[in-house]
Amino acid sequence: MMPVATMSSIICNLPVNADTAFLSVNNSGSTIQGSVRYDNAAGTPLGNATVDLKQGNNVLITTITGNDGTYSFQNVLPGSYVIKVTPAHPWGGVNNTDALIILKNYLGLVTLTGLKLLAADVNNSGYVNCTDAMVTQKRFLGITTSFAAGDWLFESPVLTLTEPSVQTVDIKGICAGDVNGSYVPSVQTFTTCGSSFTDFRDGQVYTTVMIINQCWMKQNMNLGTMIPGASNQTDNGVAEKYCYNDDPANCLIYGGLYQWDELMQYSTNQSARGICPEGWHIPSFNEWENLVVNFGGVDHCGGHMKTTGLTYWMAPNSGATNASGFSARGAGIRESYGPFSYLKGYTYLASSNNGGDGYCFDMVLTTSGPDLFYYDIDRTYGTSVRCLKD
Ligand SMILES: [Ca+2]
Ligand SMILES: [Ca+2]
Ligand SMILES: [Ca+2]
Repeated sequence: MMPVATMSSIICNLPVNADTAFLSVNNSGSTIQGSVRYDNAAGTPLGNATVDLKQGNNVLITTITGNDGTYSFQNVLPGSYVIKVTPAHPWGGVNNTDALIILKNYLGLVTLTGLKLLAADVNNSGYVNCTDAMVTQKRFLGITTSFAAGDWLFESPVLTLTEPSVQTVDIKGICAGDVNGSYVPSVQTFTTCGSSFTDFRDGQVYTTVMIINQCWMKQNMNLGTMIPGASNQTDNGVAEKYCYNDDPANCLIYGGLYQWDELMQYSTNQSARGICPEGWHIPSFNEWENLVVNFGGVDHCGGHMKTTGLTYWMAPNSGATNASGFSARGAGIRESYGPFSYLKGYTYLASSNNGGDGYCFDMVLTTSGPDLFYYDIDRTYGTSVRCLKD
């Protein structure tokens, strides 16, 4: 049996965080800028991460990184600050290789340093030993689904500002357990409308289409963790979805189904971003109407929005031309208390409009005709989401 590493021997191995800068300058109104990147060979930018400028426990300013991982805080007054990052990306990058490296580190065969040493302490015990290797392997095998250390570790630079200046503070992050830095988080790529687009939160790819003067996603959103139809989606900081008949395969074909509050991410603002990627939003009723009036009004628009044929719609799929390129499929609905209905018969597309009294406003297409219904629906139903470019 291997000896248990003592606390003092491990403390000797703890890294000095090279990016933790104690800066002394005299001043009033500084800029702090930099980038947030993954601790891998490529230094993959982490877009859409939340960056908090904190003084003690107080968050003074919050910003979100751009797709290139950059952030900045303006007009920061003199004082001492800590920068704290919360990522948008899922945990990933861990497999048996990482477990083996953690074991080898414990045996003295390899030496982990810096963030990678911290990432090895997956059980958050304060030191790295073979228990961490075992826990890492269990998570890779799906025997456990979380680490005591959490999913992500970031450098937390400390700054002391005393006079106006521009400070560049680059911050690295890593997933707990990914001690070889093998993870390459998705980068959100969107160039021109019509090109495909990767949602870096989960790596799913959507195509896009310009319709009149609006850039739409050509598939329904499929973000989030599937939960059973019998459960409600909640304001828990995690995007949740229903898959028709609780079958994940249906989410791949038709996208997820979301309760209105969840798809809006608990905002009531018109054109809120909701569950859409950064730079996209839940279309308002007025934005939907722009599409409707340009494709024959409510009597004909549905046909011009539906895919043709009987792959994604049951017969008769009347009036389907897909002339708009919108490519709607008969995604069905999750009813208030859990049952699923109308697969290939109807699709309910959410707007950001809250009809009041617990209702919201949907666009409804049906296989039985080319028309489009505006429908005031109970907010507890689970409906489809199409995102529109800001
Ligand atoms: Ca440990
Ligand atoms: Ca790895
Ligand atoms: Ca949720």
